[in-house]
Amino acid sequence: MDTKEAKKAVATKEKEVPQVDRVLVNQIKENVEMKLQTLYARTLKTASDGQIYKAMSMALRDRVMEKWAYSKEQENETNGRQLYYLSMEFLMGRLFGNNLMNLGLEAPVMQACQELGIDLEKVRNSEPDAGLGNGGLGRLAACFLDSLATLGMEGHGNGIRYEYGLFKQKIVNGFQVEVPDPWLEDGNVWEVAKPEEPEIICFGGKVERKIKNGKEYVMLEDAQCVKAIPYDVPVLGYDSEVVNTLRLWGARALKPMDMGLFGQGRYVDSLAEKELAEVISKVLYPEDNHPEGKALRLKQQYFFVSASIQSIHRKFKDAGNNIFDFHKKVVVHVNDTHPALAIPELMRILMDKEGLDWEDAWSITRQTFAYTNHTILEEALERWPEEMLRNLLPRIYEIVYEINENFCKDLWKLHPGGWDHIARMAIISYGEVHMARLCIAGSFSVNGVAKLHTDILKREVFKDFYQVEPQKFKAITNGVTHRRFLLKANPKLAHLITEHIGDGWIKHPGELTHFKEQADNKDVQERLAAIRHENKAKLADHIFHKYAITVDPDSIFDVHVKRLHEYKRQLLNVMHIMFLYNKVLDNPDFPMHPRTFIFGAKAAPGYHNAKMIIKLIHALAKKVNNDPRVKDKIKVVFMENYRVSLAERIIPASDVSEQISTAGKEASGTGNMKFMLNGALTIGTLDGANVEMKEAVGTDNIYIFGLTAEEVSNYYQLGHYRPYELYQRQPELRQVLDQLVNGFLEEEHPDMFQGLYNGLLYGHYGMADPYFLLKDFEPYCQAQTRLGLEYKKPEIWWKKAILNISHAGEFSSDRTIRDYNEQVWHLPIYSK
Ligand code: B1N
Repeated sequence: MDTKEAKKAVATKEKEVPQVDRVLVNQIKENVEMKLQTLYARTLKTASDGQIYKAMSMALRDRVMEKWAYSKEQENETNGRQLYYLSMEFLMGRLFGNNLMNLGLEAPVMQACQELGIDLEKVRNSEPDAGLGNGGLGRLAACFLDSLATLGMEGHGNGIRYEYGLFKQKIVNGFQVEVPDPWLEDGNVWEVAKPEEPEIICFGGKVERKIKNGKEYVMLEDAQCVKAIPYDVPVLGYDSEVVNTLRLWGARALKPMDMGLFGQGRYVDSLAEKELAEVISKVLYPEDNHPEGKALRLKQQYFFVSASIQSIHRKFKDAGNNIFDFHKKVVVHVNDTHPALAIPELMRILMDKEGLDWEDAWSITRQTFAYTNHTILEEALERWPEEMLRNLLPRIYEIVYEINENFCKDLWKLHPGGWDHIARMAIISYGEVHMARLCIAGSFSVNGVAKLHTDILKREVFKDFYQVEPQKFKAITNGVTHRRFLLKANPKLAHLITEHIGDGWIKHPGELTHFKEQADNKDVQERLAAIRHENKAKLADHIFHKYAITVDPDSIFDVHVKRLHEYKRQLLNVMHIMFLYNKVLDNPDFPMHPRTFIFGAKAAPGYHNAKMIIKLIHALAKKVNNDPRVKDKIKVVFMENYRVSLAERIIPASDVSEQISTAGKEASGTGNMKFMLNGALTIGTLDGANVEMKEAVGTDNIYIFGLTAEEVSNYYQLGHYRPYELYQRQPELRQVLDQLVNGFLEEEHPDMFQGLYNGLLYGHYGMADPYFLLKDFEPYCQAQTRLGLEYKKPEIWWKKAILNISHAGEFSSDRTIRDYNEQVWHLPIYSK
């Protein structure tokens, strides 16, 4: 069997592998047994699932390392332009299965496992998720790494090696309880520590200037310094020779302990410095779209950007390059403003280490950085107290101060006397440092993550900046890796697609459009329905075993999975379920196709309303699932601990994708794309990338409802939204809202959801129902009714599903990365 055929077998993931490479299968078997012996002194008979996972991963790792070595050698020899993607979050999920797929080893490994009696599924599930991110922003970074390597671009990630990833969610009595995620506890097969390549990061101290040989030198005195140790993770692409590096930095003390104190018998004190240093990379902040202004977070940010920029600079110099070519060889992308301090950090290195003057340093810096904005939510735009920056990072503060002075001087020339205007744009304003403004000033490119989002940036959030430098602003719509979320997560569907259009779509997702020709093909429709049904039955099984809830795979699986945030409106979904429930209670023959509503969402630990919505979903689930009057027409399931690996299980089993954020609030969304790829139909607002999904697939193939972003914006500006009037006028809406507080859901604690109720009708501070749930309630229920009717007509439903899959190629991160490369990065492409 030649390699092309072997790849095809992997792509289609045939159950009975016809003829795999015998030699390879034998080799794999031997490797795995050998690893078990040498690592654990175990045989297959005596090893645990976890040990088998490790042994198999180590065997796979050997092959990865070899490829990585050659790729690095190539990289050094070519000395080509490189991208460094700086992000506080890389939500990688599991790596074993993905690496297997990328190396084209899935089929022979499956065969080997079968022959050895290993349950491959169990092995895969033994791997902990690398949960080093909160949600969309972190997962986007992971998808980008996949596409960069697959497309043959040298683009590396830089981030933090958090010892604890995003908390694990447990549900106790309907409430979220956070449990730590010590994902490194059993070691991490996929990382290579490089303690011999540390960078030194300094905090605090005083800036001193010294003259030596007539030249001024800037030094930090009495600073507290820590070591940053790189942990490198290889990033493979699918069928690609380029292996990139995800470099995660861990914090260590300069000295393991203070021997002076130790000698005095003060053993605990002697370790204080170590503890203080290591806390920096201890834990990921669990706030999505709502940063907490804690000093430790600022420390984390500077820690990893300083380490990254220093090591990028070091590598650049080691290759013998001229510093004036820095921006030609290096492009640094900042994933939102969290790595913004990389900008003054590069200035610091260029001036204090390379001896460049301000103008040259600034010119190089501005040509090196590109910035993506991911949110327009006011509370998520980062600002740091000027004092905090000055105390923690005195030299960086000086540089930011100077950047601001120059920036404001230039603005003054454009707007002489425009004090207010300049204060609105200044990087340091009223005692705060505005990180987005720093990023715009210090970058050659600024982009939004969907068309609508970019329009809002240009028209509202960054309007003043857009007027000054319109050419900097770009719209680059997000994407997701269709290899992880379709090929790997839904192998049967992938097989069906490949049968009809060949396997070119795996590397060229645009080719998915050819699948359109099958939209009316009855046989394809039926097979798609059968695959979905099988995926749903599997999920139903999982739900039964985990939660003892019986759900019917013939019901509509209506799925709402994402972080819990008021703007994402999980509460609107709940209100619709209550509306349906009331309908059925009123009329036992109410015509509706049975539905299973599935939720998955983590709330930030300090986000009270979000946590109450989780409790509400559980209260509703308890009530509905145990009410014989609904006769299995409605089921509500909350799936605990939503994360990448659970998404891979749920999405292929979904009929309906809930994307119902208040228009204008969700910058892009990426879950929406994962569902579309798998043929779920979207019910959603004209928000984020939903707008472009609608354009791609056509209005008839997506259920759009509700206010537009413009209407929302008008309501905010004019202040004439009156939710209470809607409550008075719409009896069905009123009933649902009243049920939140009349003991209908929580007999014992009827006031449990009073806060949510008050927020919708009266507002806590400021306006009532700021996310327009009441306004969109009726149109949402109507769209749901339309959807329900269409589900009953299989030839219509499955045609729509096929059309969704066919148009999903545009939402692959391969397309996104090509766009970034053409518009921003300009990296060479090394294809096979
Ligand atoms: O970034 C995703 C988008 O698809 C989502 O619409 C957007 O909400 C998400 C502070 C964030 N924006 N901002 C964050 C995360 C963590 C944090 O500490 C902000 N996440 C998004 C990808 O573009």
